[in-house]
Amino acid sequence: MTQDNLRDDILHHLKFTVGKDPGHASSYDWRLALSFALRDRIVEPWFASTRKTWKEDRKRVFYLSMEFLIGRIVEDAAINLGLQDTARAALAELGQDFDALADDEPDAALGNGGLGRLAACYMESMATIGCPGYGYGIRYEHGLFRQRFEAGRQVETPEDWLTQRHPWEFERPECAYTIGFKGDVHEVDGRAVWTPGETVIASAYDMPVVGWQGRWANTLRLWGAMPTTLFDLERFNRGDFTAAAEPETLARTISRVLYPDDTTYQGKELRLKQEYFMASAAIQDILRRYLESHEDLSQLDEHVAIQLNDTHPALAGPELIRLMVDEHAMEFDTAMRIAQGCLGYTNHTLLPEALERWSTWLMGTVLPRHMQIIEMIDAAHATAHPDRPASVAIVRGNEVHMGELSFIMAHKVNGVSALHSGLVKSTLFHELDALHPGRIINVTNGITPRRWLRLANPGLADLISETIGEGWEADLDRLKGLEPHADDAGFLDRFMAVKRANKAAVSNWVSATLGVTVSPDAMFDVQVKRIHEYKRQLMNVLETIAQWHEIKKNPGGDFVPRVKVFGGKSAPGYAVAKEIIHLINDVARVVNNDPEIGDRLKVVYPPNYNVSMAETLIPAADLSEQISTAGKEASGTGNMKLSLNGALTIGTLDGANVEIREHVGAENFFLFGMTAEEVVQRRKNVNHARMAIEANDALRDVLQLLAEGRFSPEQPDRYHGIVDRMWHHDHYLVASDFADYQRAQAEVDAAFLDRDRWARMAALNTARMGFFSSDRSIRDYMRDVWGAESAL
Ligand code: H2P
Repeated sequence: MTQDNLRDDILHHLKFTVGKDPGHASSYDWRLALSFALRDRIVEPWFASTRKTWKEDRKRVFYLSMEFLIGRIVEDAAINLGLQDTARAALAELGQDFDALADDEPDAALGNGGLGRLAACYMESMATIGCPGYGYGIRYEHGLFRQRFEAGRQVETPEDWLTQRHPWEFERPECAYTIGFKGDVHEVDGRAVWTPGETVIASAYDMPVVGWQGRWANTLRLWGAMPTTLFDLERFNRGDFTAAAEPETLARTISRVLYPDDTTYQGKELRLKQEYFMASAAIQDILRRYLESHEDLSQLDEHVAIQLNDTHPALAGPELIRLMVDEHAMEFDTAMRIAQGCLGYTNHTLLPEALERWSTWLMGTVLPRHMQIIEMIDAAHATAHPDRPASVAIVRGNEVHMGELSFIMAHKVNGVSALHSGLVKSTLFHELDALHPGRIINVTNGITPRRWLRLANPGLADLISETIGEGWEADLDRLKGLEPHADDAGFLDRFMAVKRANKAAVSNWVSATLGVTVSPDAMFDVQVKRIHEYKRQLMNVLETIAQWHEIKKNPGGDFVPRVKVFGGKSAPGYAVAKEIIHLINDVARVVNNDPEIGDRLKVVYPPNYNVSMAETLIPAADLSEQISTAGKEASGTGNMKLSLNGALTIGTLDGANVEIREHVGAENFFLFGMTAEEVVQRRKNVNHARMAIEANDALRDVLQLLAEGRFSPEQPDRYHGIVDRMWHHDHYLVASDFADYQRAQAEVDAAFLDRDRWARMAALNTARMGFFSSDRSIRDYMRDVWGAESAL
């Protein structure tokens, strides 16, 4: 692909697809034209991949997820096609700047956090490896809300990525399925017949996902909800326009918003409908495609692997059985066996509030036939395991337990880090594990190095290529080749120069957007993730206050300058998380405006953390805060992104931190805190918080400052709730881990002062993170869960 061709294609699309004259085109128009020109390059490999899969009758993998946090697409596609430089040059000829156009793209924010981003990394890795696969999800008109701060408080506004034209999707109105809700079930000739009371149409929108070097491309198929009848013409003709549009409004509601929380479900009925909508459309599509080249469904599990990304798509199991039994006249037991052969289930959390349960009443009303099938599944399981404890039943206490349903329907169940999978076995599904030994396995999460290193950190990526040669992006274990260079002063200088440049860019951005001046020579100490009590942003901000207090007590002292960077959103209804956000912003205001503090401490919290902000912040981080209460963070993936980009971790033995530490070496990781077992023991002491606070002057002072309203003079009692919870309801053991956290932070300071040592540690982090490529995770799934092979 030459520069001239691409330039001509961009101009062609500007004229004929966007309909603009170059003289009058805006950067939006140019970005669309560029996207269409790049998209053209994906179509050939995309067709070729699909044809090959059909021809060879390959096993296909269907990844069902309510979230795909894909972020921006232009640059990612250009990089994977190897066309970034060509595109840059072609646009320059046209007087346009590639980076500016790429930056102008809205983030496709179809996810909350790690779970949705993982799905996006997995789609990219499947395409890179050549694993024939489809992603299925919902085309939410409004992805995750946009976050603003008003006087330090989080304010949510709707996200509107689809108000612009979305050049990466192909609309497929011909690919549509009817999805039913409610109604009744009757028996006709001994068979169950469900007559839904409501129906909507699921209509497909396809996005090609291209892998590294454009060798393979898969499809991400997102469903939009459409009304079965467009509008009520009779009412319209009578002039009642609003009422006439009602059916349309109701139907579209289903794909209107992403629920901004994965732990508590407001609008329960709507959320349940969304989940079934996606699962049913996906299963109907899978069966339709399969039956185009197979006589019947008896061999389905040999050709189809369906992965449930958490329990959210779990209705895919009962739906598959319903279609096999009710529509294809299969025996229930056979259908059950085939469905199990197809299904795998990934658990992403042990938090009880995040394990979905639906009242039997709601399930029975919204999905009457599925409720029956769920009871049949439960009964069949009880019959097969006559001594099963009542506590593993799917239906119990008037609730349908989606975790048990997913477990029982799947042939493999996996956790997302070694520690987490162990806990899934020993705690969450302890009894089911005894009945089904070997079903629970571990697949440690991973991240795509194309986006999280090559795209996000071009300076480091180029240095790596110069040092160990090209091609590591698709074989991340090759980063090991950097290890010998960790003793080479010249290499370390360049490594740190890249970091310095990334930090300088963030400093400029922070000063332009937040009006806060931060020195690129200070340590950039970064905690970016959803705001949640178990992730303990509170511990970090309390430690920040302690640091501020130290400087105030000793204003002439030497302190290692730090910039505390926070990023993340709270679920709108999560009051405690919102209080923590407010506190961080209040602390930032006081600290950043205190002339006595100067450059020794700054706190920045840019609003609306999302994938593209992560791409900016992560390459600039020196320190990665992974400080969750042990046993609570299933894996984490931000921890991987930061370490890969040469940030050192301060962290607990939680989730994938454990494995990161094993890989990078204990001496290159700042460990602190209780283990998961110690956490369980510690909680048994009802006075754990009081004892810890009383034993730690610094922490007691911090809580006293908060209680006095030092950070909220306009409302001195603003943080009484936080102080009270710290003393009496410290469920996530912030107080108990605080002293050790401070100790580890002091070690971080000492290491940072020794520039050579720090550089070496950071470079070794990058060199030893190969294991955490999502290519490795996908190969694990292909081998251990899907039984699928690469078609390349
Ligand atoms: C969750 C877990 C993370 C995990 C991720 C992907 C739900 O994401 O909590 O520990 O890494 O899934 O498996 P998050 O908290 O980032 O929204």
